[in-house]
Amino acid sequence: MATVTDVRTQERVSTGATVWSWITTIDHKRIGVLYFVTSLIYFLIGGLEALLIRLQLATPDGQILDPDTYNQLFTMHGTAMVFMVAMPMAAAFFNFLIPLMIGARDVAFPRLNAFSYWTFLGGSLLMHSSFLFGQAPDGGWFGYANLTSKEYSPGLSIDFWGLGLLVLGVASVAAALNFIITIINLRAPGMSFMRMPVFVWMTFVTSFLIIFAFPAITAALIFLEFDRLFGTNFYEVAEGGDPMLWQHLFWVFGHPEVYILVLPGFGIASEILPTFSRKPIFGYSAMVFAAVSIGFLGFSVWAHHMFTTGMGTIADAAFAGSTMLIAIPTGIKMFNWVATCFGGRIRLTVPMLFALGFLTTFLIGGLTGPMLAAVPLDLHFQDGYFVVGHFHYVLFGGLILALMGGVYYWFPKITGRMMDEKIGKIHFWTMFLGMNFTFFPMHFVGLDGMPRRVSTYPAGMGWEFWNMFITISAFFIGLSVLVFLHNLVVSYIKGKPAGNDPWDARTLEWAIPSPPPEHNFDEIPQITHRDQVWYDKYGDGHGDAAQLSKASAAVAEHADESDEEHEVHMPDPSYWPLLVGAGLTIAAAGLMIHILVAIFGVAWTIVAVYAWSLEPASTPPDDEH
Ligand code: HEM
Ligand SMILES: [Cu+2]
Repeated sequence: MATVTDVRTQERVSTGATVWSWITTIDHKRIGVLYFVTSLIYFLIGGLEALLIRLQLATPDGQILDPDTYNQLFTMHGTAMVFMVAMPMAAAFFNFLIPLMIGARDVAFPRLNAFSYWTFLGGSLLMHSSFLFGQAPDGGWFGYANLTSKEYSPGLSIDFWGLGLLVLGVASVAAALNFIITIINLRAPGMSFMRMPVFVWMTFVTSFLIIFAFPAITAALIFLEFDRLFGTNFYEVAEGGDPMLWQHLFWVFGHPEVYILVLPGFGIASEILPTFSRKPIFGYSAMVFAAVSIGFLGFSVWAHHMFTTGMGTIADAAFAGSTMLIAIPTGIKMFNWVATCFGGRIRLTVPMLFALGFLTTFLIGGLTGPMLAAVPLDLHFQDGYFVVGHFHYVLFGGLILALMGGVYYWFPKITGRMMDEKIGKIHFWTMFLGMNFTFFPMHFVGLDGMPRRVSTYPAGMGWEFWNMFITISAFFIGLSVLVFLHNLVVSYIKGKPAGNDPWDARTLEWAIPSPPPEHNFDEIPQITHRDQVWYDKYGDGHGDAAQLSKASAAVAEHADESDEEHEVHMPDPSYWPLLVGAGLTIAAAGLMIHILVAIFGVAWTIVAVYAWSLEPASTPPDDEH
């Protein structure tokens, strides 16, 4: 096999450690790190907002926040956790891992990838800058019309929200297209679709959900901003508009969005569980089929968020039924994860603990889902704390715990160092117990009638004990996050060196050094099996001798070729993606400042796109630098 040293790479400037090298980077691994660090910062901000909300609710008639601030905090908490934590943190994993897992040197469009990151950063900063003007969005994360109309929300708060989300949507759709094309076109020879790691499949399905779901919210937001900025009447009842239009458009996006959030968690768990059970994933094709059918069904259930709007019994029954159907593919996945562990040689490492934590909490969140889909029950649960308990089980349990497991699992690959297992176990147990103690009792107060999005409750409702309990537990989660940060820093500085394959794992990224060289693979690998790296290490336990000899022949053939020195040619760094993202952000901000600023932003964007398209992909091969 070729070694790293005998392959000369055209060094991209982005291999340095300077700020400039990060600004101009188009390396998928670095972009992954940028996504991770940014979303981690938003996780801390969103977490602090949650703690403030909980401080206010710790006692009846709380005095810590006034109602307006309370509205801003839950709106920004929800919006940031969905769009600036969950999605980009999943994108961090997509970015770092997809090319490595499919045996590619980068994504299909590395510059478009950089553009996605910078546009995401621009949109998220735009929305958060509202705090500087004391006008943070306050209409809730699903921003119902007509709360968001000029009449009921004068000022700019809703514009920060709507325009910020529009910019974020551009970033998401560009990234999703990039991953779809990468997965279709850049798989290593031999990696058929049914040999892809499950994580790659989940990324693939998630990306399709993004490109089909985001147009709905984009249209909804454009209508909203037209109503607010130019006086149109899409949602104005008095003028013949219809606020229900917003609800339909929002939830046609919003329900697939919850699968956009949770499928990456499924993908991560599906990589961790087999590795630490020492068994291939149980029922691979059922796993893939279930995810694809969840993706399709996810588009047919949106109005289960609207049972209380009076749609009529037929519509209610149809949407309740389609929602319950989703329990079938979800159940298949649960069954397969459990069956993967069953009879395996389980290693209870920190990533495995988080994956098992994911399984149990997601199960609980999954069970309260059908309860909410039962119309007569939902009529009582709607807008109450039972719902808050339900979706935090899904989001915190299904996604955050899985992402944490993913960090522990791939940190060695990303940094070349192991994370500390002992601190990791403290992190796991404080976070796992903290989240259960926080979110489980929310079901009790919810069943007892406590409403959500209301900043106070009177004494004597019987909610005092559990609210205090929930708040204390929420601070326990806060503590666990500090333990996590501590572990990240300590392990980054002085963690044990990881080596290529510290977990004895299965997928391609573990066959190359940690951290991977800039060009990832010296030789694009030949794929003959699922779990290729296990196969290379241990052969096929089922005596598939013909395949075995073919694989070793392929390896030998490559060894011959690699005797001669050759170049891996990588595209050059570029600052145009950042400038295009900045132009879009300025255009959006301009709509709040002055129309001329908006026009300036659009002009800037057009010029930057033009310059980008003229820039050669890389310097000619003979031009050494
Ligand atoms: C750090 C632990 C967390 C705590 C203590 C927490 C707490 C809360 C509370 C108390 C509310 C309800 C506010 C109200 O109804 O008045 C809320 C709303 C919400 N949370 Fe969290 N949360 C946490 C993490 C998360 C995560 C990780 C996500 C998503 C990935 C998330 C997504 C949401 C959403 C979407 C809302 C709805 C906002 C709205 O009603 O508009 N939260 N959270
Ligand atoms: Cu839904």
